[in-house]
Amino acid sequence: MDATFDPDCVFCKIILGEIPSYTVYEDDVVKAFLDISQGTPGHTLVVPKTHVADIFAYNPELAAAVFSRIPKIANAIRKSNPNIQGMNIVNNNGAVAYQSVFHSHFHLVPRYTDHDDFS
Ligand code: DGP
Repeated sequence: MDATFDPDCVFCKIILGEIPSYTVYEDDVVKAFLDISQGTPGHTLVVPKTHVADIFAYNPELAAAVFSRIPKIANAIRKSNPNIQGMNIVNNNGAVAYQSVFHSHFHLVPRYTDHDDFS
């Protein structure tokens, strides 16, 4: 899958290795890395490798390719810690919807029974 990059985009810089990140998973379509502000331990962002601003800019093929990776990554995160009992998957689109990085991404936020005092 051919990727396009925005030289001013922080997630494109992470994909290109110009900004360091902790990689959770990577293939030709997506990169998954730890969110810099861990909502809960293991909070991971899944981003398409091609620059796409938000859900409104996806074509069906890219959507299918990106979404198809999420269950595998979610399961890998869950298996990494027996205290993970669930997971929120969040996708913000537009500043009014609290999107702050305009390279589409999915938050995978593990939820814990033993220390789930995060809101
Ligand atoms: P959102 O508000 O949905 O656009 O979430 C953007 C997330 O991106 C936010 O939780 C913090 C994260 N983030 C921003 N800059 C960086 C960065 O340079 N590295 C990493 N790992 N995460 C970042």
